[in-house]
Amino acid sequence: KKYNVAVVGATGLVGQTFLKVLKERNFPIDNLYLYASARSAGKKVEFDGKEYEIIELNDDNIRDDIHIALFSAGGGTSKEYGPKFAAKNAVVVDNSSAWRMDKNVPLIVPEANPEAAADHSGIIANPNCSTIQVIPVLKVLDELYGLKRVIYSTYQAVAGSGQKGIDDLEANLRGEDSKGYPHKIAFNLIPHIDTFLDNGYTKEEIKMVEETRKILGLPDLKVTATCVRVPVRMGHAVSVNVELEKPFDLKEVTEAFAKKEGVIVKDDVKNNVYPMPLEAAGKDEVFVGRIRRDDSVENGLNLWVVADNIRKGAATNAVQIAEELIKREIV
Ligand code: 2RA
Repeated sequence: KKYNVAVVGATGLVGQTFLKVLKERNFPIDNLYLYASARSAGKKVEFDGKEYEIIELNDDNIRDDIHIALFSAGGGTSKEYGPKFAAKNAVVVDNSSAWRMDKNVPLIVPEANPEAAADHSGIIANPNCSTIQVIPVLKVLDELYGLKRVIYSTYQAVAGSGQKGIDDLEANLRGEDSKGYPHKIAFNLIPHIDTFLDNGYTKEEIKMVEETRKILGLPDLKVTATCVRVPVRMGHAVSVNVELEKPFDLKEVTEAFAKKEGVIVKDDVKNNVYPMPLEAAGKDEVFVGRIRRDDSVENGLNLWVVADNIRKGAATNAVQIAEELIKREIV
C-alpha cells in the first residue's frame, strides 16, 4: 500500500531533510504534496527525479486525501494548521513545540515509546532535538536499572536554529555580526537557546526536562539541564550525568547500548574514539561514548551522546513515527 504524504514547511532545513529521509528510506509514497508559506509558493522542488510545485499553505489548499502530514514550519503554523489537517483525516507528525506537552498528543521517540502512536487524535508530536537523541540510551538504562536523576549539559549546533543559524556562523567567520543570535557564535559559546523564563531557565532547558519525563512515562523523574549553543555547524552533543536506582556493571551497560536499535557505541578512548558532531552529521543513529562511572554519587554514570540534530533530532525521528503508523496500521 502507498500513502499520500504532505510536507508542511517543505523549503526549510528540516523540510528539505524530510524529503531526503523519505527517499532514502523508500517511504511508500503515492502522492506527495509540498506546502510552504506564500513566499515560496510556486517554487519548484525536486523529489525522486520529479518536480513538485510548492503549494501555498492556506485554508483553501488543505487537501482531503492526505494520509500523513509532516510539519516543520514553526509553532504558530502547527497550532493553526495541525488541527485543520487532522480534521481532514490526515495524521499530523509535528516537529514544532506547539503540541508536545498537550496531554492528548503522544510525544514519541520510536526507540522508547512507539506504542503511544495508537493513542493519537490526529496529531503526534516529534520531541525537541536535544531530547530525542538522549532518549534511546536513557530507555536502555531505565529498563535495566531504573533512573533516579538526570543532569544534561548540551552543546548544540547552529543548524538547530535552521538556515539562519548556519548563516550567522558563516557571517561571523567573515567578520560580520550575527543577525539572529544576540552575540557572535564563531569562536564563542552562547548559554542561551530559546527564550528565558522567570525562573532563570531557558525554554529549551525546560523542554528537555518535561519531554524526557513524558516520553519515558516517568512524571516524577528528577531532571535538570543547561543548554548551550556552540560554533558547530551540524550535530548536537549532550553530556548526560545519570544516577541509577540499582547498581550497574559498565560492561553490561556498554553491551546493552550496542544492542539497542538506533544506537551506536563509539567508546575506545585509547584509540581516541568517541562520538563527535563531524562524524555524526549525515547519520540517522545516536552515538554514545565516554561511558564511565561517576563515583561522586551512588550508581552514577557519565555519558557523551551525539547525533545529527536535523536527522535523528528532527526529520528522521518524524519519518520513523510515520513508519510506525503504517506498521501498526494506524493510518
Ligand atoms: C535548537 N532545539 O537546537 C532547537 C531546535 N529545535 O535550537
